[in-house]
Amino acid sequence: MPTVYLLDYVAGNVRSLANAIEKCGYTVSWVRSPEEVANADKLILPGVGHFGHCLSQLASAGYLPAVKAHIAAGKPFMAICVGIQALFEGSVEDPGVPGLGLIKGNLDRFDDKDKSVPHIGWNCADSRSKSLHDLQPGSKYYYVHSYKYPYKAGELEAQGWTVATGTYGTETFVGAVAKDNILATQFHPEKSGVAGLRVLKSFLTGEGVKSLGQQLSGPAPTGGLTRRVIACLDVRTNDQGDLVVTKGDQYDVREKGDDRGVRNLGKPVEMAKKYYEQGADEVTFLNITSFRDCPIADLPMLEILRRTAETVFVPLTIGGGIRDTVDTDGTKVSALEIATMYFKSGADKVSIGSDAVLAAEEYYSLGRKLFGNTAIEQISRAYGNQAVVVSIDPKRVFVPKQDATRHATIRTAFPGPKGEEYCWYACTIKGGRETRDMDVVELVQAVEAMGAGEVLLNCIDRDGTNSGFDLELINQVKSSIRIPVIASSGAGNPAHFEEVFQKTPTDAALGAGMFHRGEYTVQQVKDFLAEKGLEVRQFEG
Ligand code: 1PR
Repeated sequence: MPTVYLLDYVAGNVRSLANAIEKCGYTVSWVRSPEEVANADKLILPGVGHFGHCLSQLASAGYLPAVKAHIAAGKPFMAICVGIQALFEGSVEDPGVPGLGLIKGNLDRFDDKDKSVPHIGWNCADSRSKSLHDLQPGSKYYYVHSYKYPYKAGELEAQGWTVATGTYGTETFVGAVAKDNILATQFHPEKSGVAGLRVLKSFLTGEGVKSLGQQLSGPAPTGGLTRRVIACLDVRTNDQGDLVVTKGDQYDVREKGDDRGVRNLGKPVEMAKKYYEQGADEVTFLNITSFRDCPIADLPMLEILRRTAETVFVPLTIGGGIRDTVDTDGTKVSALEIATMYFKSGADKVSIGSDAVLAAEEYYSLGRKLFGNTAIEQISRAYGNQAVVVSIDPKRVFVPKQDATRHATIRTAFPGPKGEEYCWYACTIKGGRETRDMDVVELVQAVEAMGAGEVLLNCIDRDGTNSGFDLELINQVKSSIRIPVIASSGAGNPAHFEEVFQKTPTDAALGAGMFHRGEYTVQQVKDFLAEKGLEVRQFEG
């Protein structure tokens, strides 16, 4: 098999890129020193972390002259995500750090006044009727970034680049560029399903260079960011010791009969693949018994991730047990080290639950000061904030009056058992077993300040009820923060997804039980949303 060289300049979540390259029929060879760059024919620069981190790592390890020489020699070179950003002169993200300067211009940040930032999800890459490495007008590609180069018609073209763009809100940004031997994408081709694999293959075979910039006929892409539909798998060991996908009612995952066995809805790897093929935009695994002791090195979830990442080319999130831990042999393992194990096994994001609540309590008790030592801060510093999701398990608490508590209340259309017209949402830890004196607004504002990139908003009252999402909760949380929110808990049919997208500004919606029990497929949800005029990505086989 032909070889492609991947620059291994910083520990990162590049397992999925290697898997995607292998899927295209190439072998991956890691470049671990600047001297090895000279041996590389085709070289890929994966983007990890943020602009300054990426460039300072490249500079301090002595890679910059070698990479520039590779490009100047006309050898194939591809850069992904922060990799495309590195080609510019600089970024407001880290103003003191110079980029490679191959493209004139500086990056700025998306405006978060009218939309969530980071920009996460499936958007187009409109190559403006020019051929650009098999980008196709009907396809969507997976983006996750806060900084971007704003597109100005003709500007980069005048520097000889063929350019593809995406549109987020009112902002049009550069989604991909190519010139001669160089291809760079802001989106992640390795996470963009078959559409992304086509782009990778075009680069690897060199086919794309032959037609680069040629005029194409046919329709231009329409629309921008699609509505994200996520399939979630709660995973735990059953009483026979097998890891199974389970699903509770209000977090109780045991059967209602006398034996009270753990509900077994299937095998995690197979089910993840099934949802990928139904068009799930992301797959989330939650290890729901992680608070019990388990030796870290052989975390069975690592194996599940490794196997899933071989066949599922959309983003994978893993949650459960991301916290500083002492292994059964007494070894201390930090949350960052655990996250690193997950990223190396193919995860794109980690999701933090209980530990986020405890960190937020400390944040407030220290007068809203950050010391850089929480799991959220450490992981987002190393891998970028888009890699850190905070999973919240709130429960409704009814109160008779708006000011009956210090917590952030809402007036509810669903009064409590004693006719209470107000409620607030209390955060819980340990899978809902322990309720804390913290409301969801306090929690999400604290974790946003710490650098979390996204919130996975469950709701214990709605979980497993099939009665629809808690719109009041979602609206309260969305109005408190700027980072994206994934609505979760209560989905029972496709109309619930339409409802949450129409009646709240949620950025994504997640379903579990209705998919696991085979009542509806992800495809049916997306078809329904499309019928109602909401934009979705369709699976490309
Ligand atoms: O606290 O960092 O170790 O993380 C533990 C993680 O496990 C948290 O993300 C927590 O939400 C999750 N978890 C713990 N116990 C349970 C349980 O069910 N007993 N599951 C649990 C959470 C919620 C969603 C579910 C949606 C949609 N499950 O994952 O998939 O509610 O369900 P539906 O569409 O069927 O209504 P830590």
